[in-house]
Amino acid sequence: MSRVRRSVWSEGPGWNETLIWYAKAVGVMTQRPVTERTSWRFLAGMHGYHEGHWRALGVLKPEETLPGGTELDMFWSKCQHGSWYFLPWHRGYLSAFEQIVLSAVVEAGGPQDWALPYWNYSSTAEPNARKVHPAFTAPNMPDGTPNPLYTRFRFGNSEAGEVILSDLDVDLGALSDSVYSRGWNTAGGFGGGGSATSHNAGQAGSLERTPHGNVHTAVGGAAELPGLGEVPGFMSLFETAGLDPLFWLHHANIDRLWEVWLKRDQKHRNPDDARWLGGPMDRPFVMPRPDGSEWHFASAEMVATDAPLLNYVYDDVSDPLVVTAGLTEGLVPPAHQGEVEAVDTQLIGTNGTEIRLGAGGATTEVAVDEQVLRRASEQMTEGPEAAAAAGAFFLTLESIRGLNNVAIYQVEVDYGAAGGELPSGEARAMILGSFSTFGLGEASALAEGNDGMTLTFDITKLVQRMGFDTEPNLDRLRVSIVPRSAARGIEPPTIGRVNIYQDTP
Ligand SMILES: [Cu+2]
Repeated sequence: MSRVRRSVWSEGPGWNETLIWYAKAVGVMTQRPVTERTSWRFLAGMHGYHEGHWRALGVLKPEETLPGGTELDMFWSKCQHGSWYFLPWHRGYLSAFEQIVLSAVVEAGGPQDWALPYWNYSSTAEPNARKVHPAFTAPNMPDGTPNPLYTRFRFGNSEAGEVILSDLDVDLGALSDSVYSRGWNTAGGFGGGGSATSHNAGQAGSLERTPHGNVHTAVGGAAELPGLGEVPGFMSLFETAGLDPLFWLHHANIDRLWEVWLKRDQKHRNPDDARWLGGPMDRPFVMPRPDGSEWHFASAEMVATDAPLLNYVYDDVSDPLVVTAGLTEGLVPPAHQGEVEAVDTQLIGTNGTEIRLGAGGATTEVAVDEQVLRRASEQMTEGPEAAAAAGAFFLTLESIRGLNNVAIYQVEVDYGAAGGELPSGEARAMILGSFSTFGLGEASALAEGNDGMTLTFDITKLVQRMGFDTEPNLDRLRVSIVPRSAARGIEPPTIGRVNIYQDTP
């Protein structure tokens, strides 16, 4: 029988057995030397590390040294982001972590079937869903001893230092993406663009963008600390994220959403590309086992959670998206968001210039191929087959660069500068979603030849609205990037290009 991962809120706001044993195991693991493969800090370093930063925050004591060169090279700073390996790498990482925690739990006399809980912040059934579970914010355990699940480097995104997750931060629009990957070196799709290997490249999938990135930033935040200046919270940086015990519950939920996506639609499939299945291409992923030995694996070994190697299932992988009939929905054939396969991708619009996200964000005009938009939007009113032939439309924010890793922005788009409404009553403006700059510093490191971060938003629904508009203005789109929470005093990010693409079958 596979072990069952359950929602952290499933037994209410108090301490429960799962959390008490998690805390005890974390307590044991944090006492282990950083050089030990099963220690708390060794496991965190596998995601990322920065020696100076770790020392400044007291994660490393002055007398402690990091693991040796070969050990560091084999295991540390290996997290996969901005890539189609984001999901399989993190699944293996979580599983290695879970098995090491389980082993510590069992050694201390705990249950043999202990499994990592997950934080389902998007739940509409659980009233506390968006709050950090109190077991992670209480400085002490029920018996009065210090709580290993608590950290002071979790600053939140409000002035009061609380974690406030908005509708946009926990939006599950990613589950509507019909393809795992839109192509090689192409951002978007549910799981990210094809790449050889990627610690910090920029072809993020929609799940990695939201809720993944948003929750990292909203939980971690940043704060001014005496003698240290502006310090990002643990969850705000690749280099410290794994040090926060809450990180693992966040990623368990992201891992669960991968299962939800596969299950909610028969057409949703993992890549069958040998480069994904057998990847990464340069060398296999490697994780430590509870006995300290090495475990090598490829993505193909990560597709079934109940396989003996992983041995877990989720208590709930039901479809959380309620189908709501929008105002035009009754009129429009069901052209689902991004429902296009075997794609041919054409650039049909660009703003042609770099933009800088100042304190108020930025607005830019994107010139688009009016003929293409007109034809496609009309096709989308003609019936399912014509709509499918029209394809899907994407807006991309390309080569985003900067040092600010803790900002969250909302992306809005409108067409038809005259304003007004469609005959259906819907607006010509649309909020496409949001993104956080989690990982931006890493993706912008010029020395490593990175091209910044690229993010993709599906605008097929907006194009569909144009088809029902009696007076559409289709030669340009106005795109606004509006800050929702931004780190203070850090140079604003830049966006290299805002482009519009059409994917056709
Ligand atoms: Cu993450």
